[in-house]
Amino acid sequence: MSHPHPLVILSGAGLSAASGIPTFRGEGGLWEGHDAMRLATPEAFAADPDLVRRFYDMRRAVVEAAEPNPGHHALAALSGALGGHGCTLITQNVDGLLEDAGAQGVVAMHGTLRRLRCHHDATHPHVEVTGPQDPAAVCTTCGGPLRPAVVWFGELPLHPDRIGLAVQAAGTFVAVGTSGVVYPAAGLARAAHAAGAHTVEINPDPTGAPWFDEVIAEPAETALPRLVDAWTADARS
Ligand code: BV8
Repeated sequence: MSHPHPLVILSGAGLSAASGIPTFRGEGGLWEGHDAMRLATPEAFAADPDLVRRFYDMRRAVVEAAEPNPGHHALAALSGALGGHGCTLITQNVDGLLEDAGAQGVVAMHGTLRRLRCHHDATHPHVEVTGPQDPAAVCTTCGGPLRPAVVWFGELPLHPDRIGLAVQAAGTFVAVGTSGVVYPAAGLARAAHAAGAHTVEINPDPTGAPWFDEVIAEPAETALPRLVDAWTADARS
């Protein structure tokens, strides 16, 4: 099956599953009896900022103990070989493992739990964080409370223009490791298909969405190294 360039790769939690990061709708969906989805909201932060801070401290600890897996390394090699025009890596994940693998120019549409941002104004300088967040730390610009620099439910995803342009121009759009539940991310494959891209789903438990031309029912960590070899061979020839 040919995969015309440019390539756009949208990744979800399944890309990081082999690194030991629980997926959202798998066993990791609950924490201390709370529905993780309800904790990833401005309302939860307003109601109990300490609970939400501890939730992200726990997730950050899991991420800091994790290593990129062959799926992350394959995508890093792809972005290195094809460059920004030949390949756009869009991720819903907030774990930073693609960057750890050396991927350049990752479009992290749901932000990152490795930085904190001012809760009042996202344009105030963000703060790198490793380990638990200091509950006493405040925004250096306005003194407001700090929160993880992630996009919560009900908040607008980041980089909409860059994502829109990449999706419209895609020769091949690949969705890897995502259940296709969360919008607007879940609408990107359909938009790419409508714009004429060849669309591919990589997921051991395929979603069955009708807008995928090709389905590879395989884990990311085995499918991506094989596919990236083929995609970069094209570039080498
Ligand atoms: C917005 C950061 C508007 C935080 C995340 C009703 C219908 C439709 C939409 C909505 C609705 N009600 C509300 C909405 C909107 C809402 C939404 O989509 N809700 C869903 C739940 C219905 N969306 C939003 O709120 C978005 N914003 O709409 O704003 C707006 C308009 C005006 C003004 C203001 C706002 C914001 C969404 C962003 C939320 N933040 N993350 C954090 O992480 O704590 S989303 C979160 O879910 C993660 O980022 C995660 O990546 C993402 C999606 O999940 P997946 O990545 O797909 O992971 P999941 O566990 O679901 O699936 C894993 C898959 O991997 C599975 O399919 C599995 O089979 C597969 N897998 C497992 N192992 C492997 C594998 N695949 C490959 N290899 C393996 N080894």
